[in-house]
Amino acid sequence: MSMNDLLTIALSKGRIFKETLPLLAQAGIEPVDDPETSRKLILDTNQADIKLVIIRATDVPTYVEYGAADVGVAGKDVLMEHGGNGLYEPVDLGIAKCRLMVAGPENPHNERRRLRIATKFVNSTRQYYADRREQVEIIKLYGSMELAPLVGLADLIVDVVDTGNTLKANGLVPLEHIADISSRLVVNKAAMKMKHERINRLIAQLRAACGSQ
Ligand code: PRT
Ligand code: MG
Repeated sequence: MSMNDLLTIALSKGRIFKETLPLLAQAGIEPVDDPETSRKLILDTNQADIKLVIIRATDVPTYVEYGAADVGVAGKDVLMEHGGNGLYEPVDLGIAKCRLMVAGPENPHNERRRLRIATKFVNSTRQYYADRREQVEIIKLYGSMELAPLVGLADLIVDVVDTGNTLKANGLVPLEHIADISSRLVVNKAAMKMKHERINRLIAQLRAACGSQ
């Protein structure tokens, strides 16, 4: 089997893996190992020509853009933050849905001149406030954004929200809706040409599986 026949799919552990699995199964693709228990980063599937690579959610667009994986599944939040047009995004899988939101205390009191926003979505946040002609100070964090307003690090946060329970548990409320988020199939541009038959089949199967066509 040549490299051209091999299809590599990049996935992150956790909710994306769990929610992509049934869609892949409907496309006839089933991993041999469970990434939650296996330490392997490259998983074989029941199809000899398809491998899964298990990476951090935020790394999926990078692997696919550089062709280290032919295709991948990534949240729209991660894709917006990654930016550029180095990837095709042919299928909205309709999974791992949430909303990108501004959140904070119910009655934010801010004596600073500019609002301070803590987030891991620095680019999306900058774009959002630039569109509104609002000058804000953005602080980059890598997780637990909800803590920032509680300890006075920031006035507000920008994060993805699903049930809102995490905000609520920390005395925060959703304030402004930035974007609806779901996960997308992304495809490397060169692979789309070189492996078009195999990838188009996968696209058609995944569209059918998620009911988008
Ligand atoms: O966790 P890790 O640091 O490895 O990376 P990650 O957080 O980027 O990955 P992961 O697996 O947590 O999320 C992958 C993708 O799932 C994200 O890029 C989103 O597109 C999507 N998604 C859907 C979510 C949520 N729902 C979600 N609720 N991602 C994160 N959350 C967080 C939320 O920010 C909150 O802290 O989960 C927590 C619970 O949410 P609530 O609102 O239900 O309480
Ligand atoms: Mg997470």
